[in-house]
Amino acid sequence: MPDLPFIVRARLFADRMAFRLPETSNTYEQLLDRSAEIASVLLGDQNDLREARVALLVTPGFEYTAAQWGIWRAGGIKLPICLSATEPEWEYALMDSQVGVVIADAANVAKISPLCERLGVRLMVVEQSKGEAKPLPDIDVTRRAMILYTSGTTSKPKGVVTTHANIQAQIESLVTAWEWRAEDRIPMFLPLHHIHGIINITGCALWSGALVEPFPRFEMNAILDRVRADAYTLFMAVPTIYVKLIQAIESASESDRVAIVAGFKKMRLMVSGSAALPASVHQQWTALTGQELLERYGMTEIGMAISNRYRGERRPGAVGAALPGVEVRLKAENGPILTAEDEPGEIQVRGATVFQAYWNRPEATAESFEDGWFRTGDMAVLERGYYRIMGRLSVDIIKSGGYKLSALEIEAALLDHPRIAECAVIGLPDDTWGEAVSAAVVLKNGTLELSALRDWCKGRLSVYKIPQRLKVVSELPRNAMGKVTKPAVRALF
Ligand code: MCA
Ligand code: AMP
Repeated sequence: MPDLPFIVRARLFADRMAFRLPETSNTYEQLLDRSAEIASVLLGDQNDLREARVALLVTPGFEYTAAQWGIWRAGGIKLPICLSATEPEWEYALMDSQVGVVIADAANVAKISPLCERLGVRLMVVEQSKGEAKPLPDIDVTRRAMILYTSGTTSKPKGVVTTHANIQAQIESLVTAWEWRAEDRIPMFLPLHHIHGIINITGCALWSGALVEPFPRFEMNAILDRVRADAYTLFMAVPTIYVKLIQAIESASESDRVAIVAGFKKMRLMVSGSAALPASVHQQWTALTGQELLERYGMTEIGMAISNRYRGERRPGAVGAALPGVEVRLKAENGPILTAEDEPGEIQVRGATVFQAYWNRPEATAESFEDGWFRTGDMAVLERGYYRIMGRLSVDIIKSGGYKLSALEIEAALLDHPRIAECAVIGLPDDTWGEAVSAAVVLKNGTLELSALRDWCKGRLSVYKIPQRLKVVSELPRNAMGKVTKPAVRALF
């Protein structure tokens, strides 16, 4: 059996640069060699990991991707975990997916080693994983490759399982639509436990022989320095980042502004996604830089599904048409499949890009499909050939800075607070974050300030899940059944 397709592709680009940092760079050949070495260390005296789960807690960059490829080449399933998550969040993901090994880098190993010790999970420090490369197993593309945890309408996140074939289909669709090429250069500053960073940026770049410049996080000044130096041909980010960039450019001195804008202007493509890009931000960005942002729509379970055109219209406020290899339909609630334009319905998706299952949750998996189509839970309308997203079916899903959050998960955490008797969490519109996590609470006694609540939440919830707004009320609005009515909670703020 031949090697996995991404390995075959990487060999075509062996001498090209895959990763570049200010002081170091790494070729595709080095990525191939290093990943073979890590695979050998992972395997030890086994000949195939047989879909064992391996968690990855490594800063974005060469070693992260070498470890990812190493897991895959050894036959394992990669579970990337959030660098800034709390110990209870890590514990949940490791236990739920029954992880056998955690690969961490030197910068992160101390944070997770007590947990690994407590759970009896093997901990590998990536920089120390050296040794002779040995023969690697043959891996079929129908095997499972990755689990990503995603929040939804259940209080605990679910593991989204994709196969090698799913990942390849997700990448090939974007490489075709956006005309990725080996000469492309792209910065990577998004977290690598979600597909925006894993598939759209790193996956597509390495499939194409292109160059990635990794940043540990969104370091605006360092990134803008590189933009001014014409380091990039492509740029992909969430709407919050474009809002922050507009603020930075507008407050820069005249000469800095001219240099930064010139860098953005020269890029061949700039993409926005993961959350709604307000038409006003789209228009502001064009006015400032001359670049028309290309907005696209996707989801962890399906990769990217809908996109504005690379060559053709990029309509502010719309997400475009179905991507190559992806079938999209709209379905009216409890009603027919929509065939005409201008009628709102749920986006449903089918194709090779769609995930295999939720990890260990056959019922949730079955419920999320209808006649073989994945039900996204997002509402849209088709207008003059392009879809426009109208919102979500569930009020319990919040998008903040591109992260999908579950109101129920946050409520469950807040109810552990000694003073909180009842609570309701919603997302309120916010110019920077898209939606801001907001909590209405009924107290058992005393008072509660937002700053004290935020401090208490640290260590329990990832920072981006912590409420940004707080309202203390004497009772929560409820319907006749006693269920909290979230639209009425909105009115409390
Ligand atoms: C950081 N903070 C946040 C968020 N991020 N608060 C709410 N929501 C957030 N998303 C907190 C920080 O911890 C800090 O808290 C304060 O806000 C200000 O931090 P700042 O440094 O200004 O922010 P940042 O660290 O620069 O982060 C902003 C960010 C980041 C770069 C937009 O949130 C980010 O990387 N988001 C992208 C997530 C992503 O890749 N999503 C794609 C998922 P304090 O002041 O208390 O310290 S994949 C997906 O959605 C689908 C598939 C798709 O279509 O792509
Ligand atoms: P995630 O679960 O993090 O993969 O987030 C997927 C969700 O992000 C989708 O179900 C949408 O609600 C939202 N989303 C992604 N891209 C867009 C977009 N361009 N416009 C509006 N919502 C989006």
